[in-house]
Amino acid sequence: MTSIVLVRGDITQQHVDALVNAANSSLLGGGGVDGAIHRAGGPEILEACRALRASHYGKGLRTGQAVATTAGRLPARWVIHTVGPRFTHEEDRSELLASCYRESLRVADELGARTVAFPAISTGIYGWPIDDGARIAVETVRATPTAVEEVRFVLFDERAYEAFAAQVR
Ligand code: AR6
Repeated sequence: MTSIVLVRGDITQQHVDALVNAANSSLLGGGGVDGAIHRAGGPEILEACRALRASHYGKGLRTGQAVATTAGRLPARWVIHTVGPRFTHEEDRSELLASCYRESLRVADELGARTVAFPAISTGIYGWPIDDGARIAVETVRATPTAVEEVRFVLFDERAYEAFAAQVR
């Protein structure tokens, strides 16, 4: 049974086996969680991302997919990079957002990670409404078979924390 834990804070401070990065397809960094992870983890993460782009991910990482690198100087062993969908009213991209959580857990299982920290993927720069983003995150983790023992959602602000708390109550 996977336990779901909610923490209000900064994902880069979490002592876990793996933490998930809300990246973009380029894998070469950005703002939000992505920027914070690269800043705190140091240049090793970017080097590993560049190596991925030079090998299997020449065109970048597709939305809904996930791939792991070193966590550099972070207090974790791995960073699992995933690319959330941008929110739009024109099209329902919920399945792609669910895929980010599923694929990240699949990669975590491949690595043998037992504790995994997630941010609220797509709910920042990519504009996903936080209540719906929280619902998809919690429902998907609950429905995904995995050997991960603890999924820790790390929520940056009170609003996001409350949205997740409403889902796990
Ligand atoms: N720890 C935990 N959560 C955080 C942190 C942090 N240090 N910083 C922000 N958040 P975002 P996205 C929250 O924008 O929407 C980047 O440029 C934030 O409040 O990081 O998936 C990438 O390169 C929000 O709730 O990711 C992409 O281009 C959540 O994390 C794009 O942003 C996600 O916000 C991805 O956008």
